[in-house]
Amino acid sequence: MKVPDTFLWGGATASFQVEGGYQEGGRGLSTHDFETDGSVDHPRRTTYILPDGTTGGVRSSFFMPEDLPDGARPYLCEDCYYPSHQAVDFYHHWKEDIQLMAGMGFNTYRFSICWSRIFPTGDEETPNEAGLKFYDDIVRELEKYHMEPLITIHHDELPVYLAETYDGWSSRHTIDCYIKYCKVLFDHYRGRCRYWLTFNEINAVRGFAACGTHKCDNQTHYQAVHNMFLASALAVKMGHEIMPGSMFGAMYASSALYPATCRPEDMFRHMQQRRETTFFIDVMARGYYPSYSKNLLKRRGVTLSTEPEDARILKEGTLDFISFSYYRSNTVSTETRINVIGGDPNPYLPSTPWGWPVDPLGLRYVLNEYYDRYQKPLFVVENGLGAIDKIEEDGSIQDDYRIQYLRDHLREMMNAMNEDGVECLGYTMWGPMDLVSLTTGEMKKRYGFIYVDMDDKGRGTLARRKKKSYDWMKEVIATGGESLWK
Ligand code: BGP
Repeated sequence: MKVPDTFLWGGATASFQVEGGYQEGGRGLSTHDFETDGSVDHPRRTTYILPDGTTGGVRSSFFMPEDLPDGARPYLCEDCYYPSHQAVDFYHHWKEDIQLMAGMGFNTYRFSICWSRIFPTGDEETPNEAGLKFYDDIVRELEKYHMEPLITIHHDELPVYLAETYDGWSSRHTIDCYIKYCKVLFDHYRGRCRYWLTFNEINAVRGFAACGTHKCDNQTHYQAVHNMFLASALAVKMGHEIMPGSMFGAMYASSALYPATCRPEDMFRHMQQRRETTFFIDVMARGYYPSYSKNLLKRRGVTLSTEPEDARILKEGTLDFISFSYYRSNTVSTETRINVIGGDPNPYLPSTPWGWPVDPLGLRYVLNEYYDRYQKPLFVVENGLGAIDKIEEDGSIQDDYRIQYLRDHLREMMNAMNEDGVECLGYTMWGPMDLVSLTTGEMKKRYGFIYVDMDDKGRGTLARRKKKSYDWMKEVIATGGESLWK
């Protein structure tokens, strides 16, 4: 069993989880800059200040039900540690990191552009040249190694000025700013970058990035979502015009979802829960709101404010491919309170140290489900195992658990392609070099093929070293996946 020669193999990162250099090169502040470190026992927090001067922090709004209070503004507290400010210093290590990725045989690298590097507040008329240059250097380096850039335009972070001044995506003004930002990127990178993702995990963007200083209640949140749909559709249309042959996707936080029992009520609940994810893909892939969305929005007390041209915009900017992250599956019953990726434990599955169920067959399930539903090419743009790695006395890192996780998932991806006929463009493993965790802000939750010497408080030399999985993945790529069956 092999993948086609055109298959894209690579790794994926997000700017705030790798770059650091948060005040370098004229970069403006971005909404993720306000998230502290955390751990499983002491979750990551977003720090804020209220109009009366009270300061505080809420559990990082991503994946968490806890919302920021109304009127809360982003606030940097002096005693807090903010991991994204240095991250793993890709801002100064990009050459070395790209060389290491190329060494594994990657032919693509998915990275996100930090909007506030290009437009520090989001509202300027002209872009920040130093920001463009930073990504120019990266694209040039990728060209050198024949690696295709796969660019995420918006990885759930917003210039903080847009969050504070316009309440983020709840305002249509943010759409205009996004389109101006996209136009600069498309004009600049035309002919050099073919694959684009308009949004990362658009079904999970919350907090300052989505609603700004407004409480992210259902009404504000879904209005923000509607505006993101429009922004994506406008970007796709413009991207196709400026860059003929370009391919646009958006990315969805995905898990396989199972009913906890065969009780009809659980099965029905499962269908409703599934629509929490497919709602987003349906609108963006088909170009209109699905029939069930009327009920979904009504149940949440949401009335969308729309303009007459919105329906046309959505129709004209549908996606070329569907991309998604897959880490786990979930089960759901009438009793379950579930958010985007968290649900009830599944007694049939083992879990990672962070409690994420490990379910390789679920990846094959999701690939089939999405392909059946949309009949568009798919792209697995995030998958991987967050684990604690140990450096042996001889300096090696024997991450056999990571190899097993990836082997099992890649086999199921290839089964979906070869046995079930799913068209899959590529696979980018999350975090080719260790990076800061999104949900916990930790460093010890490591994903990489490449170890980065840095701890949860940012201490360490930042030196890179290969883990055992590095050479293993190299062989997988060199054999087009055949070695997975050895
Ligand atoms: C996805 C995000 C990534 C990421 C990954 C793993 O949802 O798109 O940014 O980090 O999850 O999550 P974590 O870092 O919390 O392990």
